[in-house]
Amino acid sequence: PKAIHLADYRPPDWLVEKVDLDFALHPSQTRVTARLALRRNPKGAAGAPVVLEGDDLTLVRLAIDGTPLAGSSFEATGNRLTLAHPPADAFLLEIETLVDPTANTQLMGLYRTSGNYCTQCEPEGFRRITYYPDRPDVLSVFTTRIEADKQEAPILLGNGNLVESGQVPGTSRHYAVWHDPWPKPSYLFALVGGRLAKVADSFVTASGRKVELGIYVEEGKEARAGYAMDSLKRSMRWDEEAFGREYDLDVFNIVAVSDFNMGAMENKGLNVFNDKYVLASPETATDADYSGIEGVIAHEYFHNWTGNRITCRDWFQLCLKEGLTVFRDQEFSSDQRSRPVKRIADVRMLKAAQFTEDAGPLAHPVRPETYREINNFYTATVYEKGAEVVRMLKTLLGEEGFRKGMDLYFERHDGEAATIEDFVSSFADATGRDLSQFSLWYAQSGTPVLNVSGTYDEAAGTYRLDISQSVPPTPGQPEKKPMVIPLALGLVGPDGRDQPLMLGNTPVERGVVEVKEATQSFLFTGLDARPVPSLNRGFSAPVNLVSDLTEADRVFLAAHDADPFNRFDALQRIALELLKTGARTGTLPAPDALVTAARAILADPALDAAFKAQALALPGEGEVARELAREVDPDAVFAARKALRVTLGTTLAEGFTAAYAAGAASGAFSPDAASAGRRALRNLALDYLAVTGSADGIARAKAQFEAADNMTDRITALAVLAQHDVPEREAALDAFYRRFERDALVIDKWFTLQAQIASPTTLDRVKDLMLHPAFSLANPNRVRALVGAFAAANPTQFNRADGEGHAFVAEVVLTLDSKNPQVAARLLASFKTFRQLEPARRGHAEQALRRIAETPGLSPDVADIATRSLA
Ligand code: HT7
Ligand code: ZN
Repeated sequence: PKAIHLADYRPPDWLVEKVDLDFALHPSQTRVTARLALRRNPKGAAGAPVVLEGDDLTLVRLAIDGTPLAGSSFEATGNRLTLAHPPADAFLLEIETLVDPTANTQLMGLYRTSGNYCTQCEPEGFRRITYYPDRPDVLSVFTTRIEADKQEAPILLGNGNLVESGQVPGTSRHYAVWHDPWPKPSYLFALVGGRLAKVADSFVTASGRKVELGIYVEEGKEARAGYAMDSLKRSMRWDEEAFGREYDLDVFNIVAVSDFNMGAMENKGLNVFNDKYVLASPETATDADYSGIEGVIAHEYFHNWTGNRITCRDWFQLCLKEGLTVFRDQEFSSDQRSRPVKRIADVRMLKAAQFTEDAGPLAHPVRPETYREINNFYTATVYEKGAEVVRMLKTLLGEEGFRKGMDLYFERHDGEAATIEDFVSSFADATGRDLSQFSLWYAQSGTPVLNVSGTYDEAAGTYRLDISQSVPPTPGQPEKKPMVIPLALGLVGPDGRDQPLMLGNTPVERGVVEVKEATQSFLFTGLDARPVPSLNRGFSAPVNLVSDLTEADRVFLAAHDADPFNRFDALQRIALELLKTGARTGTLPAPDALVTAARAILADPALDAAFKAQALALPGEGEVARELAREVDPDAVFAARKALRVTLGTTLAEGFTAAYAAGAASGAFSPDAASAGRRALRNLALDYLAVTGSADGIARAKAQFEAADNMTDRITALAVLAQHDVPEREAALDAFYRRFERDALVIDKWFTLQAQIASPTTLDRVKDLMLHPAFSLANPNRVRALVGAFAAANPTQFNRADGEGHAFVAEVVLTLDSKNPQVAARLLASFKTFRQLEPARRGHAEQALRRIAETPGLSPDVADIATRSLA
């Protein structure tokens, strides 16, 4: 595919004033009539033809202002419709196309899921429905008439408000007309038709308008939509309180479907969700599922303002809506739950996904400047690093400055398709700050490295921090400029309390210094004892910090730091250093410091259970590999981590036994944060107590598995058993399957758990499971649960020394590519860490990638990932 460059952006030549769509739903021949009121754009090229995008379309009929067009006056292929000589300024173009929703296995455009009709149009799916200027800067007012057989599709949903519905006289068909008054780009279009059950509620906005809320699920699953509905109402209230944003239609509908390429989609007034992010009950959903539902419901709802009311000018600006909306959903969850624990979880995920991406061949800026396949840019960098950039803006500007900037952004750009420049200018203008250097965060890829060392001058009572920053080279960006790094910090005195933070005579505002130069020093004054610096508090900047802190300093911070994130981080860093040495040398250094720090955290009555669970969970194998950066042997990483888990499990057995007992449930299940935290610590303790595979540990896990009254406890016990080659493992896996065999989302957990077993027999197990009746390559959740989990969460087996893991995943990618290129490309992206590997494994991965790259007829999605991975 051809590269598209941000620098080549031109305004559209034609605009669509309004569009009327008419769908006659049919399983294989859905007739779509689109009436586009086209008008020349004064900002477009004079005399330009009308060029509309299509994708695999069958054109039936074309008319201009009611007159059918002869074949000689237009040019139509499946992928483009051109009117070389359109009427001068404005006209009505009528287009009739035929689409086959049943044959649509890509799940983009109009497709079927469990017999129902639904659509997915972001980023370029609308062109699979009709010819259209399918770009986000063409905003139009949509009216949609949907007609279907009433038996087949009793429910008909569209964007906006329902304006009319009824029976088609003399037929078994009925129809509904939906009108969306808010101009929107085509990627926000949606319709749903089918047999669905509705869970209804309502919400009264701050200004007193009543909004009808509906969550549509497959019949029989209504009881599982309660938490999603509750999350929706809390999100709506929160956006009013935190950002002053009210909902703007009479209805807000969510539809849960079981075949979906991503998590969910923010179509105006009609969100479509992967049912994984809607359906929950204590028996079937884990605490992680509950928090995932809360976060994704909030995320899609928040898009109503950041994405829909203000959309993106072009897809290079994707982070404008995604980074900002992730930031907003993170803030929402922090307010609903524990802020420090949420921050720790987010940073864990940022490092695992985004830092890894930034360190490999697929690294790209938060706002890329070129792409070949936009579907491949819905990445951790655009989403998670994009959110970090917004968070840094807030850290730099303070609460008030940030809110002023957001208010100005909404005021200036409501109803527009905006850019990152528009966003940043709103903050610069609202606060008077020069944010030009800050904007590098959008343009430069790679994770900055911050080197920090400190010097205490006892006589002067000063402490000097010497800081240098650099950004490693990344694809297409060999040289980097220094960035603005908001470094939140504290100077912790010997008594464990923060010392004053003064630069000369001036207190450091909000405890944040701004690092802007390649090398820079800060001289802190008024210190009567050598402090231990607590750096990058709350992970104020997404950087790799290298400091001269000693292991003893870290034990001290783990016990005393006023910043909970850095207490967590200090412990993690001690563990990471041990694991790195262990993996490199085959021998774990003495872990005494870690044991001391971990014991103190475990016993600290002031800390909540959720925090303890996060702090005491060792860094993952992926994080150790990323820190090692080169010549990684995943078996050595696994062995070091296992050895350290055994050490902690045995030396802290008493503490973990007490934590396990103290965490026993009392009363009915509740998904609230405190209860979830209690379960998290108890289940971590279960894991540590069983890590050696002792009879006691296995028996405890088996007992918990059998007695559990909720999915978190049951699946964790099963995961503990699954790590050990004991008879209890297969018995429990079988029992689990029999209990939940009718519940696809739960069976996904069963697939995942088996795909993650760090055993040489796992590859054969996964291959067998692909033949299991519950598995289907057509369903993205199944693929992700089994093959995705194997590739992304089983480093020792995916990267098997004989190359069979790589070869297997490559084979699945190739098979899947002809059905669903988006999901195939995401699976292929699991190879992004292959350059870290030791030469033999690296060679196998490269061979698998080459085999893919050389296969004829690849989708643009897979071809793009393969090419960039090998570059
Ligand atoms: N804005 C959406 C991104 C998206 C998507 C969703 C479903 C299927 C395919 C998709 N491609 C892109 C989801 C979001 O970030 O909110
Ligand atoms: Zn989003």
